[in-house]
Amino acid sequence: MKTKAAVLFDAGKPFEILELDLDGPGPGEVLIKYTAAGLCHSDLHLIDGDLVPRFPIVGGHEGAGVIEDIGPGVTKVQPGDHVVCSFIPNCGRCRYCATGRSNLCDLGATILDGHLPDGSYRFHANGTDVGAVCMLGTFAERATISEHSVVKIDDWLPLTTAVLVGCGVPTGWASANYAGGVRAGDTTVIYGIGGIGINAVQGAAHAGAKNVVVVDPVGFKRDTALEVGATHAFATAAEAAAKVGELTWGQMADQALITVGTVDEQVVTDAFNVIGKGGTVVVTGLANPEKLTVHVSGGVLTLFEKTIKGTVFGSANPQYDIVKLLRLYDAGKLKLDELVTTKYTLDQVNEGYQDLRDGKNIRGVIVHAE
Ligand code: CXF
Ligand code: ZN
Repeated sequence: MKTKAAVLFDAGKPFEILELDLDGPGPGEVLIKYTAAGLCHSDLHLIDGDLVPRFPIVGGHEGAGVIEDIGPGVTKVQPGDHVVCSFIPNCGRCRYCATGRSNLCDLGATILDGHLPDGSYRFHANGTDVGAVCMLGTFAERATISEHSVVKIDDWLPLTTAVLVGCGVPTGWASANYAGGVRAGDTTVIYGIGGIGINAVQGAAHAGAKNVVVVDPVGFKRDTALEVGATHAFATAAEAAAKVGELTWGQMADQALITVGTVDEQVVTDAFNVIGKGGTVVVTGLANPEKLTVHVSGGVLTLFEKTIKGTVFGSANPQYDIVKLLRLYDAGKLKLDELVTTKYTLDQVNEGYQDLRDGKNIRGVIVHAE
């Protein structure tokens, strides 16, 4: 069959909208019609050359849609099921899945190669194999993906909202609740209010943090953070650090969550300095893996018993937490609709990413054609 898709051919080049050939599902695979796709900052890292995928590759790793067909042996879902995609496949069998850490599933090792778990591709352009970001390629109207990449959700939920729970929402919410271990009464500082940071705010507030202090240079992002649970918002790290000193009588923060689009040495240093004894810095945002971004005093790390930890997906469990977060939304305890700044068509994908670069979007969402 044919499908329209937004394809990256090289770093530094915009998405090209093309008609691709798409193979139907083989064993363990499903055909999905994507309803919506989120514009996560990570796809910009591919354009900017910070992360290097195998090109050409269909963009998009936040997706929700409806299963149209299943391949042999698939029992997890059936045609008609509504699903949210997990940007990390979870096989359920590897050491990490088997020990409850499916955000580290071994199948995740090749998500930038863009092939399916069996090593082959389902998208093709004039005979050339085209990969799919995170084995998903949600910037396509349809895709053939692994059953390990889907999570069935309740079919009354709006897919154009549920799509956010494929990456940004759990990554942020869980960076506070799981990776950061925020507890009632804590003081939590969050650097960067985008699709992930805004949910770190909701997560920290949900956990009962007394002070949820955000840092972002963009005024409307600070205002949005204050609407979803932040208690204080500052344009600079220095202003935030001064306030945290006051709020905690000098003890400083319990957690600093780094959710900026591109992590650098400055933000890691700011975060390390804003936490107090026993505090934790969580590095959720990405940077070019070749770049060294953590330069802190080992003496302070030891004597103040500080922790610096990285996290993928906030250390959440896709199969469990995607459903859980949607149920929190359904119960009115998690804001999702308010997080979508702008909706785009697939043809407008480059415009959507320009808006993200320009600081105009908390989260942009592509709504695919019917
Ligand atoms: C990223 C991780 C690296 C590949 C693209 C997706 N995760 C979330 O945004
Ligand atoms: Zn993402």
